[in-house]
Amino acid sequence: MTATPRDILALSGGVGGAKLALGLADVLAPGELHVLVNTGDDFTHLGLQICPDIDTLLYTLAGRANQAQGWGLEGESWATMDALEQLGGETWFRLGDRDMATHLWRSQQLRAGAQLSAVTSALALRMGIASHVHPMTDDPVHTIVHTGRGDLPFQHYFVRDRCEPAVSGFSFDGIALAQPNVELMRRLHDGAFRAVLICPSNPFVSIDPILQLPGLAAALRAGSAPVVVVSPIVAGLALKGPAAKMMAELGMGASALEVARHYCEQYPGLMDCFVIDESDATLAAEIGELGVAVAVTSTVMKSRADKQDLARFCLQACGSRQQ
Ligand code: FO1
Repeated sequence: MTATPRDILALSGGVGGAKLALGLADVLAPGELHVLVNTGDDFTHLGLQICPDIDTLLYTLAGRANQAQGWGLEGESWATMDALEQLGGETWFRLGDRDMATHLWRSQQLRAGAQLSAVTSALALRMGIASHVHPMTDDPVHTIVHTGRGDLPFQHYFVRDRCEPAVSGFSFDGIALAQPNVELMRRLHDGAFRAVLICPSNPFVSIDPILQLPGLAAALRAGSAPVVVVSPIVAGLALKGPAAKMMAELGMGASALEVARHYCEQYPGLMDCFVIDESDATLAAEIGELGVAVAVTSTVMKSRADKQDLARFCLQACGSRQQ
């Protein structure tokens, strides 16, 4: 058991989670932040191993993310995609020229036998990132979206079909046999974390794949670090991505209350505190009836200062674990 744990663990998908992670990295001491990242979106494309959420975290923490586009690198060029198009190749999933280097290098390392966690740490080091970025597992897990048009691999649903098909559920191929990130599990068992934050990422396709890894939710429950969840739904809308649309299609109604209910029902006893936006303050009492503390603040992260403010607020909201 670590004497006085200082480190913070954040569970994250792509853009929304990366914003809070950047705020946390800014307000914590170098090396105190560990981010456990969804890999259910990963796939092999054009012979390359693509890890979209890991790369969003790496590029964001390195200050190199293309914020307007929401993925990839800033200042990107597209000569390879243009040339591929001329050859009649597949261009529905666009890999920028500079981003391509990440996929080439990662794929080469994996083919040579390296684990995804080691390759990710090496990428973070080479990008000058002091925080620790961990893939949720080194084993293959693939998110499948069940839709009115059949079962779709995640990137076919998300990018190729632009999230248009109505969803009826999700599954995570390979998850039953996947081992959660070994180093992270060791740190959890050693009591290394002062608090665990679940970022404002999509609960169904970004956070559920992480929490459903065998033994992970149990390890979080068993620890003394409080678990704080930030709602990805603000005033009935997802700030980014299809979370609100998915909730409507699943018959839940899109609201912060339903997100809280999802976490309480799927992972009883896991969440200690739920952070909602000021615009949802009227939901606080009903969320509190689920048996969690509720903290209200501005959760919309537009500027760097917004990200830092939300990070500080979440760290204060953590307090100590409710019993
Ligand atoms: N998202 C898109 O909407 N269109 C793309 O062509 C696209 C390419 C892409 C390439 C590399 C990468 O790391 C991410 C990319 N994304 C693209 C984003 C990605 O599909 C999603 O952000 C995540 O999977 C959802 O979190």
